[in-house]
Amino acid sequence: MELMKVYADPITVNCRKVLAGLDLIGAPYEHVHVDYFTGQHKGDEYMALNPNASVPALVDGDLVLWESNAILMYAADKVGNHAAYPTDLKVRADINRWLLWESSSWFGSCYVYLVEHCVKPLLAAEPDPQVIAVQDVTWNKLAGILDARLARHDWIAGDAPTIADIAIAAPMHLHPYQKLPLAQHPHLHRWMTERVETLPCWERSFVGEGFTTERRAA
Ligand SMILES: N[C@@H](CCC(=O)N[C@@H](CS)C(=O)NCC(=O)O)C(=O)O
Repeated sequence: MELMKVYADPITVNCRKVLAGLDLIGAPYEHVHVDYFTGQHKGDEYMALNPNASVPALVDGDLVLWESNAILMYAADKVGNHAAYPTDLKVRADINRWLLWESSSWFGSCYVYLVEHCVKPLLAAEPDPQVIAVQDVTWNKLAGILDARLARHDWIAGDAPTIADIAIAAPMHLHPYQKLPLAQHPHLHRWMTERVETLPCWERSFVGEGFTTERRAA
């Protein structure tokens, strides 16, 4: 049977999410590299798959799927991994809630720090302290919601890692470079550094020092 194809550049948030998530799920796939830095995701060939001109995208036979969280939900159901994406009605509703929250609120807030502290230095531009100060208010509010959740649970949805953990960790994946103010949220910090970052699927999906001036200068 033909493997699913995942079009992705693992340096980006939503691609690392999908690559780590597929590994957690144990879904076999073929990786097709789409180079984010050279703008391959804006070319006609890729946009025929994903008209949003954003990565990732998945192709499985006649199914073409974009939206990273939809890809993880599909892959977990396809291989029947009920640990990574439980089928219990209420647990699944809880996970779906976090996936939607990640995509609608959390990603956008974390992304501001990625742009200010990682992308701008790559372009020889200065981070804007005002933009960061404004975002700090939103980010701390959202991080506080996660911190409260993780004060009572080892993982986002209970006692074991699910696709919700991978989805929520992904926007923070370069947190030392993004300079996310994690110190104020000890449970979130502990979950990220002692749990998510020690998962084999997370370690295997790391592609180097990432979005840093050091990497581009090398
Ligand atoms: N909601 C989409 C967001 C995809 C997205 O924004 N991907 C980024 C990389 S993390 C991208 O390709 N952005 C286009 C660009 O920066 O030109 C998903 O979860 O797949």
